[in-house]
Amino acid sequence: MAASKQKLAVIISPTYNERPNVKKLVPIVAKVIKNISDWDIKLLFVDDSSPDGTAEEIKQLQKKYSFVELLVNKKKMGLGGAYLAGMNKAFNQMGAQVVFEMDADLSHDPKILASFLRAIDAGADLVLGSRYIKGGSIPANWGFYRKFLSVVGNLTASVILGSTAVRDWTTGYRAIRKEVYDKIHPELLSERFSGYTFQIGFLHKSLRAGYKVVEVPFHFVDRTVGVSKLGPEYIINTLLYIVGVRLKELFNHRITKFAIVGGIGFVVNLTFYHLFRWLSLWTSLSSWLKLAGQNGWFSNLLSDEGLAVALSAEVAILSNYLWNNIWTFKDRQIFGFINHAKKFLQFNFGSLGSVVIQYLTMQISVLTFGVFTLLKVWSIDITSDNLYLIIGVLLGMVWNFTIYSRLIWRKNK
Ligand SMILES: Nc1nc2c(ncn2[C@@H]2O[C@H](COP(=O)(O)OP(=O)(O)OP(=O)(O)O)[C@@H](O)[C@H]2O)c(=O)[nH]1
Ligand SMILES: [Mg+2]
Repeated sequence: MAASKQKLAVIISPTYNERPNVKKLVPIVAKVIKNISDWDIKLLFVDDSSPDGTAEEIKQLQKKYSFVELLVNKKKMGLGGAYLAGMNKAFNQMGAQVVFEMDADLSHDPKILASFLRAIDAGADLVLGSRYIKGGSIPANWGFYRKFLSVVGNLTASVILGSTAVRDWTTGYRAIRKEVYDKIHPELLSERFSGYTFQIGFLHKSLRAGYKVVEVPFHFVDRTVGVSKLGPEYIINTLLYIVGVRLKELFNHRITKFAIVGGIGFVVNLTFYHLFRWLSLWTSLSSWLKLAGQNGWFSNLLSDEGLAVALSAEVAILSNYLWNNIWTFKDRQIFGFINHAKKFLQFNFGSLGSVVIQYLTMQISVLTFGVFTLLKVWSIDITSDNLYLIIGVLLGMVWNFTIYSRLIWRKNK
Protein backbone atom coordinates (compact mmCIF):
# COMPACT_ATOMS: atom_id res chain seq x y z
CA MET A 1 0.00 0.00 0.00
CA ALA A 2 1.32 3.45 -0.84
CA ALA A 3 2.77 5.36 2.10
CA SER A 4 1.27 8.64 0.88
CA LYS A 5 -2.22 7.63 1.94
CA GLN A 6 -3.27 9.39 5.09
CA LYS A 7 -6.94 9.05 5.65
CA LEU A 8 -8.05 5.88 7.37
CA ALA A 9 -11.50 4.32 7.13
CA VAL A 10 -12.30 1.25 9.21
CA ILE A 11 -15.08 -1.10 8.15
CA ILE A 12 -16.67 -2.50 11.30
CA SER A 13 -18.45 -5.78 10.87
CA PRO A 14 -20.12 -7.35 13.88
CA THR A 15 -20.34 -11.12 13.75
CA TYR A 16 -22.32 -13.73 15.54
CA ASN A 17 -22.09 -17.19 14.03
CA GLU A 18 -20.95 -15.97 10.62
CA ARG A 19 -18.06 -18.37 10.03
CA PRO A 20 -18.89 -19.27 6.40
CA ASN A 21 -19.71 -15.64 5.57
CA VAL A 22 -16.48 -14.04 6.83
CA LYS A 23 -14.52 -16.48 4.70
CA LYS A 24 -16.34 -15.19 1.62
CA LEU A 25 -16.44 -11.53 2.65
CA VAL A 26 -12.73 -10.91 3.25
CA PRO A 27 -11.50 -11.71 -0.31
CA ILE A 28 -14.27 -9.54 -1.78
CA VAL A 29 -13.29 -6.59 0.44
CA ALA A 30 -9.62 -7.16 -0.47
CA LYS A 31 -10.45 -6.73 -4.16
CA VAL A 32 -12.55 -3.62 -3.59
CA ILE A 33 -10.05 -1.74 -1.45
CA LYS A 34 -7.28 -2.36 -3.93
CA ASN A 35 -9.11 0.01 -6.26
CA ILE A 36 -9.53 2.79 -3.70
CA SER A 37 -6.46 4.96 -3.78
CA ASP A 38 -7.07 7.95 -1.53
CA TRP A 39 -8.13 6.13 1.65
CA ASP A 40 -6.46 3.45 3.72
CA ILE A 41 -9.07 0.85 4.56
CA LYS A 42 -9.12 -1.75 7.31
CA LEU A 43 -11.72 -4.32 8.18
CA LEU A 44 -12.46 -4.78 11.89
CA PHE A 45 -14.58 -7.75 12.93
CA VAL A 46 -16.26 -7.52 16.31
CA ASP A 47 -17.14 -11.05 17.34
CA ASP A 48 -19.06 -11.91 20.48
CA SER A 49 -17.29 -15.23 20.97
CA SER A 50 -19.52 -16.93 18.42
CA PRO A 51 -20.01 -20.61 19.28
CA ASP A 52 -19.37 -21.60 15.65
CA GLY A 53 -15.75 -20.41 15.87
CA THR A 54 -16.06 -17.30 13.70
CA ALA A 55 -13.13 -15.73 15.59
CA GLU A 56 -10.81 -18.67 14.78
CA GLU A 57 -11.74 -18.35 11.14
CA ILE A 58 -10.92 -14.64 11.22
CA LYS A 59 -7.54 -15.34 12.84
CA GLN A 60 -6.75 -17.70 9.96
CA LEU A 61 -7.74 -14.99 7.48
CA GLN A 62 -5.50 -12.45 9.23
CA LYS A 63 -2.45 -14.54 8.26
CA LYS A 64 -3.15 -13.82 4.62
CA TYR A 65 -4.91 -10.44 4.76
CA SER A 66 -3.10 -7.74 6.69
CA PHE A 67 -6.03 -5.29 6.61
CA VAL A 68 -8.15 -7.58 8.79
CA GLU A 69 -8.44 -6.77 12.51
CA LEU A 70 -10.35 -8.61 15.20
CA LEU A 71 -11.96 -7.60 18.48
CA VAL A 72 -13.44 -10.40 20.55
CA ASN A 73 -16.03 -9.73 23.23
CA LYS A 74 -16.34 -12.32 25.96
CA LYS A 75 -20.12 -12.24 25.96
CA LYS A 76 -22.90 -11.42 23.52
CA MET A 77 -23.36 -7.65 23.44
CA GLY A 78 -26.00 -7.26 20.77
CA LEU A 79 -25.53 -5.26 17.58
CA GLY A 80 -25.35 -1.83 19.26
CA GLY A 81 -22.91 -2.95 21.93
CA ALA A 82 -20.68 -4.60 19.33
CA TYR A 83 -20.69 -1.44 17.17
CA LEU A 84 -19.87 0.88 20.05
CA ALA A 85 -16.95 -1.35 21.10
CA GLY A 86 -15.76 -1.45 17.48
CA MET A 87 -16.07 2.31 17.01
CA ASN A 88 -14.15 2.98 20.17
CA LYS A 89 -11.28 0.83 18.93
CA ALA A 90 -11.39 2.19 15.37
CA PHE A 91 -11.49 5.88 16.30
CA ASN A 92 -9.48 5.94 19.50
CA GLN A 93 -6.87 3.24 18.94
CA MET A 94 -6.57 2.74 15.21
CA GLY A 95 -6.87 6.45 14.39
CA ALA A 96 -9.75 6.26 11.89
CA GLN A 97 -11.42 9.40 10.52
CA VAL A 98 -14.37 7.41 9.25
CA VAL A 99 -15.94 4.06 10.09
CA PHE A 100 -18.28 1.91 8.07
CA GLU A 101 -20.98 -0.26 9.51
CA MET A 102 -21.32 -3.42 7.45
CA ASP A 103 -23.10 -6.72 8.09
CA ALA A 104 -20.89 -9.76 7.74
CA ASP A 105 -23.55 -11.80 5.93
CA LEU A 106 -22.83 -10.31 2.46
CA SER A 107 -26.09 -8.37 2.43
CA HIS A 108 -24.05 -5.17 2.10
CA ASP A 109 -22.17 -5.19 -1.17
CA PRO A 110 -18.60 -3.95 -0.54
CA LYS A 111 -18.34 -2.79 -4.15
CA ILE A 112 -20.06 0.47 -3.31
CA LEU A 113 -17.67 1.45 -0.50
CA ALA A 114 -16.14 4.02 -2.87
CA SER A 115 -19.47 5.81 -3.36
CA PHE A 116 -19.76 6.28 0.43
CA LEU A 117 -16.26 7.76 0.54
CA ARG A 118 -17.06 10.11 -2.33
CA ALA A 119 -20.02 11.43 -0.34
CA ILE A 120 -17.78 11.83 2.73
CA ASP A 121 -15.15 13.67 0.66
CA ALA A 122 -17.90 15.92 -0.67
CA GLY A 123 -18.78 16.99 2.89
CA ALA A 124 -21.24 14.43 4.27
CA ASP A 125 -20.97 13.59 7.97
CA LEU A 126 -23.05 10.46 7.87
CA VAL A 127 -23.70 8.37 4.75
CA LEU A 128 -26.49 5.81 4.55
CA GLY A 129 -26.64 2.94 2.13
CA SER A 130 -30.28 3.32 1.17
CA ARG A 131 -32.64 0.67 -0.17
CA TYR A 132 -35.47 3.13 -0.67
CA ILE A 133 -34.03 5.71 -3.05
CA LYS A 134 -33.66 5.39 -6.83
CA GLY A 135 -31.06 2.75 -7.61
CA GLY A 136 -31.59 0.87 -4.35
CA SER A 137 -33.77 -2.13 -3.55
CA ILE A 138 -34.80 -4.78 -1.08
CA PRO A 139 -34.48 -8.44 -2.14
CA ALA A 140 -37.16 -9.60 -4.56
CA ASN A 141 -37.18 -13.01 -2.89
CA TRP A 142 -38.17 -11.62 0.51
CA GLY A 143 -41.59 -12.85 1.52
CA PHE A 144 -44.49 -10.47 1.88
CA TYR A 145 -44.09 -10.30 5.65
CA ARG A 146 -40.44 -9.26 5.56
CA LYS A 147 -41.05 -6.68 2.79
CA PHE A 148 -44.04 -5.30 4.61
CA LEU A 149 -42.08 -4.99 7.85
CA SER A 150 -39.22 -3.19 6.20
CA VAL A 151 -41.32 -0.73 4.19
CA VAL A 152 -43.91 -0.05 6.89
CA GLY A 153 -41.20 0.06 9.56
CA ASN A 154 -39.37 2.80 7.69
CA LEU A 155 -42.51 4.78 6.97
CA THR A 156 -43.53 4.53 10.63
CA ALA A 157 -40.14 5.79 11.75
CA SER A 158 -40.44 8.78 9.37
CA VAL A 159 -43.96 9.65 10.48
CA ILE A 160 -43.44 9.23 14.23
CA LEU A 161 -40.08 10.94 14.29
CA GLY A 162 -41.53 13.67 12.08
CA SER A 163 -38.70 13.74 9.60
CA THR A 164 -38.66 13.13 5.88
CA ALA A 165 -34.95 13.89 5.62
CA VAL A 166 -34.14 10.19 5.34
CA ARG A 167 -35.76 7.33 3.42
CA ASP A 168 -33.99 4.35 4.96
CA TRP A 169 -33.97 4.61 8.75
CA THR A 170 -33.09 1.05 9.59
CA THR A 171 -30.31 0.45 7.09
CA GLY A 172 -27.25 -1.10 8.68
CA TYR A 173 -24.86 -0.07 5.90
CA ARG A 174 -23.37 3.29 6.84
CA ALA A 175 -20.30 5.49 6.96
CA ILE A 176 -19.79 7.76 9.98
CA ARG A 177 -17.30 10.55 10.55
CA LYS A 178 -15.42 10.70 13.86
CA GLU A 179 -16.99 14.06 14.82
CA VAL A 180 -20.45 12.50 14.68
CA TYR A 181 -19.40 9.55 16.80
CA ASP A 182 -17.73 11.82 19.39
CA LYS A 183 -20.89 13.89 19.74
CA ILE A 184 -23.53 11.16 19.57
CA HIS A 185 -22.14 8.10 21.34
CA PRO A 186 -22.18 9.49 24.91
CA GLU A 187 -25.93 10.08 24.51
CA LEU A 188 -26.43 6.53 23.24
CA LEU A 189 -24.51 5.01 26.12
CA SER A 190 -27.12 6.29 28.55
CA GLU A 191 -29.91 4.57 26.61
CA ARG A 192 -30.93 0.98 26.49
CA PHE A 193 -30.97 -0.10 22.90
CA SER A 194 -31.37 -3.33 21.05
CA GLY A 195 -31.17 -4.24 17.38
CA TYR A 196 -32.54 -1.51 15.17
CA THR A 197 -33.03 1.02 17.95
CA PHE A 198 -29.28 1.56 17.94
CA GLN A 199 -29.37 2.44 14.24
CA ILE A 200 -32.50 4.59 14.44
CA GLY A 201 -31.33 6.31 17.61
CA PHE A 202 -27.92 7.11 16.18
CA LEU A 203 -29.43 8.51 13.01
CA HIS A 204 -32.15 10.52 14.74
CA LYS A 205 -29.68 12.15 17.12
CA SER A 206 -27.31 12.95 14.25
CA LEU A 207 -30.10 14.64 12.30
CA ARG A 208 -31.19 16.62 15.37
CA ALA A 209 -27.60 17.72 15.94
CA GLY A 210 -27.60 19.14 12.40
CA TYR A 211 -25.12 16.79 10.77
CA LYS A 212 -25.20 16.41 7.02
CA VAL A 213 -26.75 13.04 6.20
CA VAL A 214 -26.52 11.74 2.64
CA GLU A 215 -28.02 8.58 1.14
CA VAL A 216 -26.37 6.47 -1.54
CA PRO A 217 -28.39 3.71 -3.19
CA PHE A 218 -27.60 0.01 -2.92
CA HIS A 219 -29.25 -3.32 -3.59
CA PHE A 220 -29.68 -5.25 -0.37
CA VAL A 221 -28.88 -8.94 -0.95
CA ASP A 222 -30.57 -11.55 1.20
CA ARG A 223 -28.25 -13.67 3.31
CA THR A 224 -27.70 -17.14 1.80
CA VAL A 225 -25.88 -18.72 4.74
CA GLY A 226 -26.42 -18.55 8.49
CA VAL A 227 -29.46 -17.51 10.47
CA SER A 228 -31.14 -14.17 10.95
CA LYS A 229 -31.18 -12.61 14.38
CA LEU A 230 -34.37 -10.76 13.61
CA GLY A 231 -37.22 -11.65 15.98
CA PRO A 232 -40.62 -10.17 16.90
CA GLU A 233 -39.06 -8.45 19.93
CA TYR A 234 -37.13 -6.24 17.48
CA ILE A 235 -40.36 -4.81 16.11
CA ILE A 236 -41.86 -4.12 19.52
CA ASN A 237 -38.61 -2.62 20.84
CA THR A 238 -38.24 -0.41 17.79
CA LEU A 239 -41.79 0.88 18.01
CA LEU A 240 -41.52 1.54 21.75
CA TYR A 241 -38.23 3.30 21.20
CA ILE A 242 -39.38 5.71 18.49
CA VAL A 243 -42.64 6.51 20.27
CA GLY A 244 -40.68 7.13 23.49
CA VAL A 245 -38.14 9.37 21.78
CA ARG A 246 -40.87 11.40 20.12
CA LEU A 247 -42.93 11.80 23.28
CA LYS A 248 -39.84 12.95 25.14
CA GLU A 249 -39.17 15.50 22.40
CA LEU A 250 -42.75 16.75 22.36
CA PHE A 251 -42.77 16.98 26.14
CA ASN A 252 -39.60 19.03 26.05
CA HIS A 253 -41.10 21.42 23.50
CA ARG A 254 -41.75 24.95 24.80
CA ILE A 255 -45.35 25.01 23.55
CA THR A 256 -46.13 21.77 25.42
CA LYS A 257 -44.68 23.12 28.65
CA PHE A 258 -46.60 26.37 28.17
CA ALA A 259 -49.85 24.40 27.70
CA ILE A 260 -49.16 22.23 30.76
CA VAL A 261 -48.44 25.31 32.87
CA GLY A 262 -51.72 26.81 31.61
CA GLY A 263 -53.52 23.60 32.63
CA ILE A 264 -51.97 23.76 36.08
CA GLY A 265 -53.09 27.41 36.26
CA PHE A 266 -56.65 26.35 35.53
CA VAL A 267 -56.62 23.79 38.35
CA VAL A 268 -55.03 26.32 40.72
CA ASN A 269 -57.71 28.84 39.77
CA LEU A 270 -60.52 26.39 40.50
CA THR A 271 -59.02 25.13 43.77
CA PHE A 272 -58.37 28.58 45.18
CA TYR A 273 -61.77 29.83 44.08
CA HIS A 274 -63.41 27.15 46.23
CA LEU A 275 -60.98 27.71 49.08
CA PHE A 276 -61.73 31.46 49.17
CA ARG A 277 -65.44 30.83 48.80
CA TRP A 278 -65.30 28.42 51.72
CA LEU A 279 -63.50 31.05 53.79
CA SER A 280 -66.30 33.55 52.93
CA LEU A 281 -63.60 36.15 52.57
CA TRP A 282 -65.86 39.05 51.67
CA THR A 283 -68.30 38.43 54.53
CA SER A 284 -65.47 38.33 57.08
CA LEU A 285 -63.70 41.30 55.57
CA SER A 286 -66.76 43.52 55.38
CA SER A 287 -67.82 42.72 58.93
CA TRP A 288 -64.28 43.45 60.10
CA LEU A 289 -64.39 46.76 58.23
CA LYS A 290 -67.83 47.32 59.73
CA LEU A 291 -69.40 47.43 56.28
CA ALA A 292 -71.94 44.72 57.06
CA GLY A 293 -75.49 45.87 57.15
CA GLN A 294 -74.70 48.93 55.15
CA ASN A 295 -76.26 49.02 51.76
CA GLY A 296 -73.83 51.48 50.29
CA TRP A 297 -72.26 51.00 46.87
CA PHE A 298 -69.03 49.86 48.39
CA SER A 299 -70.44 46.81 50.15
CA ASN A 300 -72.25 45.78 46.98
CA LEU A 301 -69.14 46.13 44.90
CA LEU A 302 -68.03 42.66 45.82
CA SER A 303 -69.56 39.44 47.00
CA ASP A 304 -67.92 36.31 48.40
CA GLU A 305 -68.00 34.87 44.90
CA GLY A 306 -66.68 38.05 43.31
CA LEU A 307 -63.71 38.41 45.64
CA ALA A 308 -62.95 34.69 45.45
CA VAL A 309 -62.88 34.70 41.64
CA ALA A 310 -60.65 37.79 41.46
CA LEU A 311 -58.19 36.50 44.05
CA SER A 312 -58.03 32.96 42.67
CA ALA A 313 -57.40 34.38 39.18
CA GLU A 314 -54.45 36.31 40.61
CA VAL A 315 -53.09 33.21 42.37
CA ALA A 316 -53.33 31.33 39.07
CA ILE A 317 -51.49 34.17 37.30
CA LEU A 318 -48.75 33.98 39.92
CA SER A 319 -48.51 30.22 39.54
CA ASN A 320 -48.28 30.57 35.74
CA TYR A 321 -45.58 33.18 36.07
CA LEU A 322 -43.48 31.07 38.43
CA TRP A 323 -43.78 27.79 36.48
CA ASN A 324 -43.11 29.48 33.18
CA ASN A 325 -40.06 31.11 34.68
CA ILE A 326 -38.50 27.96 36.08
CA TRP A 327 -39.64 25.53 33.38
CA THR A 328 -41.06 26.79 30.06
CA PHE A 329 -38.55 29.63 29.74
CA LYS A 330 -35.84 28.12 31.94
CA ASP A 331 -33.21 29.13 29.38
CA ARG A 332 -34.29 32.79 29.67
CA GLN A 333 -35.02 32.76 33.41
CA ILE A 334 -35.66 36.04 35.24
CA PHE A 335 -33.69 36.74 38.42
CA GLY A 336 -33.62 39.55 40.98
CA PHE A 337 -36.39 41.26 42.92
CA ILE A 338 -36.64 44.40 40.75
CA ASN A 339 -36.72 42.36 37.56
CA HIS A 340 -39.38 40.08 38.97
CA ALA A 341 -41.53 43.01 40.08
CA LYS A 342 -41.32 44.64 36.66
CA LYS A 343 -41.88 41.45 34.71
CA PHE A 344 -44.72 40.22 36.93
CA LEU A 345 -46.54 43.50 36.38
CA GLN A 346 -46.11 43.10 32.62
CA PHE A 347 -47.26 39.51 32.98
CA ASN A 348 -50.47 40.68 34.64
CA PHE A 349 -51.18 43.19 31.88
CA GLY A 350 -50.36 40.55 29.30
CA SER A 351 -52.82 38.13 30.90
CA LEU A 352 -55.47 40.85 30.87
CA GLY A 353 -55.03 41.00 27.09
CA SER A 354 -56.09 37.37 26.86
CA VAL A 355 -59.24 38.10 28.89
CA VAL A 356 -60.10 40.95 26.51
CA ILE A 357 -59.53 38.69 23.51
CA GLN A 358 -61.81 36.02 24.95
CA TYR A 359 -64.48 38.61 25.72
CA LEU A 360 -64.30 40.12 22.24
CA THR A 361 -64.38 36.72 20.53
CA MET A 362 -67.49 35.76 22.48
CA GLN A 363 -69.24 39.10 22.07
CA ILE A 364 -68.57 39.48 18.36
CA SER A 365 -69.47 35.83 17.61
CA VAL A 366 -72.73 35.99 19.54
CA LEU A 367 -73.72 39.25 17.81
CA THR A 368 -72.72 37.95 14.37
CA PHE A 369 -73.78 34.30 14.43
CA GLY A 370 -76.05 34.09 17.46
CA VAL A 371 -76.30 31.18 19.87
CA PHE A 372 -77.72 28.02 18.34
CA THR A 373 -77.62 24.29 18.92
CA LEU A 374 -74.59 22.73 17.30
CA LEU A 375 -75.38 19.13 18.17
CA LYS A 376 -77.32 17.04 20.62
CA VAL A 377 -75.54 14.56 22.86
CA TRP A 378 -77.91 12.29 24.83
CA SER A 379 -80.60 14.93 24.49
CA ILE A 380 -78.29 17.63 25.85
CA ASP A 381 -77.96 20.65 23.57
CA ILE A 382 -74.40 21.65 22.81
CA THR A 383 -74.75 25.28 21.88
CA SER A 384 -72.47 27.37 19.69
CA ASP A 385 -71.23 29.59 22.54
CA ASN A 386 -69.11 26.61 23.66
CA LEU A 387 -67.37 26.76 20.31
CA TYR A 388 -66.84 30.53 20.67
CA LEU A 389 -65.38 29.87 24.12
CA ILE A 390 -62.90 27.33 22.77
CA ILE A 391 -61.88 29.64 19.92
CA GLY A 392 -61.49 32.50 22.39
CA VAL A 393 -59.35 30.41 24.74
CA LEU A 394 -57.13 29.28 21.85
CA LEU A 395 -56.71 32.86 20.58
CA GLY A 396 -55.98 33.93 24.16
CA MET A 397 -53.28 31.26 24.37
CA VAL A 398 -51.69 32.48 21.14
CA TRP A 399 -51.71 36.00 22.57
CA ASN A 400 -50.20 34.86 25.88
CA PHE A 401 -47.47 32.80 24.27
CA THR A 402 -46.55 35.70 22.00
CA ILE A 403 -46.35 38.14 24.90
CA TYR A 404 -44.36 35.69 27.03
CA SER A 405 -41.81 34.83 24.38
CA ARG A 406 -41.50 38.28 22.79
CA LEU A 407 -41.78 40.52 25.81
CA ILE A 408 -41.52 38.87 29.20
CA TRP A 409 -38.98 36.17 28.46
CA ARG A 410 -37.47 37.88 25.45
CA LYS A 411 -34.49 36.16 23.85
CA ASN A 412 -31.28 37.95 24.73
CA LYS A 413 -29.53 39.12 21.64
N1 LIG B 1 -21.05 -9.11 17.54
C1 LIG B 1 -22.38 -9.28 17.32
N2 LIG B 1 -22.85 -9.29 16.07
C2 LIG B 1 -24.18 -9.45 15.89
C3 LIG B 1 -25.09 -9.62 16.95
N3 LIG B 1 -26.34 -9.73 16.44
C4 LIG B 1 -26.19 -9.65 15.10
N4 LIG B 1 -24.88 -9.50 14.75
C5 LIG B 1 -24.30 -9.35 13.42
O1 LIG B 1 -24.86 -8.17 12.85
C6 LIG B 1 -25.05 -8.32 11.46
C7 LIG B 1 -26.53 -8.12 11.14
O2 LIG B 1 -27.33 -9.13 11.74
P1 LIG B 1 -28.39 -10.00 10.91
O3 LIG B 1 -28.77 -11.18 11.69
O4 LIG B 1 -27.84 -10.25 9.56
O5 LIG B 1 -29.63 -9.03 10.88
P2 LIG B 1 -30.42 -8.57 9.61
O6 LIG B 1 -29.45 -8.23 8.53
O7 LIG B 1 -31.35 -7.52 10.08
O8 LIG B 1 -31.28 -9.84 9.23
P3 LIG B 1 -30.91 -11.01 8.18
O9 LIG B 1 -30.04 -10.48 7.13
O10 LIG B 1 -32.23 -11.51 7.72
O11 LIG B 1 -30.20 -12.02 8.99
C8 LIG B 1 -24.55 -9.72 11.11
O12 LIG B 1 -23.23 -9.62 10.65
C9 LIG B 1 -24.63 -10.45 12.45
O13 LIG B 1 -23.69 -11.50 12.55
C10 LIG B 1 -24.54 -9.60 18.28
O14 LIG B 1 -25.25 -9.74 19.28
N5 LIG B 1 -23.20 -9.43 18.40
MG1 LIG C 1 -28.28 -9.53 7.62
